[in-house]
Amino acid sequence: GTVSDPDALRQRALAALLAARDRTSLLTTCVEEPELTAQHSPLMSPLVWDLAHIGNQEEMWLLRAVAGRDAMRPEIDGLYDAFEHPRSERPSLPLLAPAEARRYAAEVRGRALDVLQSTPFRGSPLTDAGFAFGMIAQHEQQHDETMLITHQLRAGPTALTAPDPAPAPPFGGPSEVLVPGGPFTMGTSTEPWALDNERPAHHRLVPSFYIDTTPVTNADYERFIADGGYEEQRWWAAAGWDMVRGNGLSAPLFWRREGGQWLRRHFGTVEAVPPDEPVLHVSWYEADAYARWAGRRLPSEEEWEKAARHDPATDRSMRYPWGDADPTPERANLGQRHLRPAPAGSYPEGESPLGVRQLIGDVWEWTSSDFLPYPGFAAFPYREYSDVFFGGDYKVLRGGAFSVDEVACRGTFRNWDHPVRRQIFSGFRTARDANPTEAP
Ligand code: AVJ
Ligand code: FE
Repeated sequence: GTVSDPDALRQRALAALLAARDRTSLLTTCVEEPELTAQHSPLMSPLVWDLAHIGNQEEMWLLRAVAGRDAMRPEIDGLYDAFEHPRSERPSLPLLAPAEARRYAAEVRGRALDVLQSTPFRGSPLTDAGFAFGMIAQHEQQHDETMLITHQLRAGPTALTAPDPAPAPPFGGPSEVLVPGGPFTMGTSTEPWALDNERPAHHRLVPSFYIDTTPVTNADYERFIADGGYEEQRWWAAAGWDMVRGNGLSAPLFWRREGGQWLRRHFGTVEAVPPDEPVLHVSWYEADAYARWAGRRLPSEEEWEKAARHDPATDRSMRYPWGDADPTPERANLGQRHLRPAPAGSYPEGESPLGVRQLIGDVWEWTSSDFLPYPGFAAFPYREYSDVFFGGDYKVLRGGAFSVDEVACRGTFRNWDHPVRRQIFSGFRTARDANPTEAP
């Protein structure tokens, strides 16, 4: 369950910081130096930017804000401020060279671990329950996911390998379940390291709906393509149709048609698109069009969270679909343990009380919802984490993916991106309205 003992939280913060740095090191040592400073896509920073930005954020929050220290290198702050320079400009900045960036991040980390040991986990909002340390571990893991996206976009042979998920017996359950209408508690006021946009806990009335028990698969999506999905305007939102026509899109990112079958580029190798895996690298517009073609729709964010957290037996919102216990490799595909989603229907131990699978891990799931603040939202500790992104420009994704570490993944965790984006590890499941009188 939720850890509240300060010693346990301190141990947990230490473990999360160390795990993040192990992953950062792997992602920034598995390619040659010139690859760290190269721009692999205008959508992404050079890997060496992420590395020094990770150190700079840690310095700002753990050394300056928590411990009151002076800036170590005030002249570099601007270079690593994500709002000062768009990603496409970052390669031309006078960035710290790889060895220097590594040394800077390591020096910050050494001091931050001392601060971790000497800071009471109470007495200020930033340090209560070790929030700032948890936030910084999450921040590093978020950039580790960003760097994994850069690795997938990068041309050339594989730099990263991981074992594939264990093959799963075919899923014998129903394709959808009814989530009975009624109120539930959305968001959290008790999860110690939940970020500002997940707060506060509040009631939502959610009418009855049906939701897919598993994510939409590549085989499902291929049927949409084969049925002319990308050629028929009627399935597409107006801006989605513009995106399809303007860019000549005909399949998910990284796919190509060859010899009568779909192939895809996946971390430096080319493979036949695996039919049973959740579809990956689709934009919100593609997910929305598929759902319309299938006679369905995307779930709203509140529907997704109710399906993932509400336990009808106790009428309580849980931390995860399986309960309050932390994720394990048996429950969810998280943490870059594998570099792909597991086949749809995997992880029986992670299913929700109503039998919905893979809500946590595998692929991020697009929802129909715009990224908006919850009632009672307060920006904390900085407006640029969430507040500046609220409005109509971003759609919410839920549930995390194989690329996401467990410290940055919860039933309440909210991710967001532009609806045209598809370099992220995004998939989806579909939903439909139910008659309010329908009983399970
Ligand atoms: C929550 C994934 C949208 O990468 O833009 C990292 C996370 N914020 N550094 C992003 C984040 C600041 C953020 N997302
Ligand atoms: Fe960042």
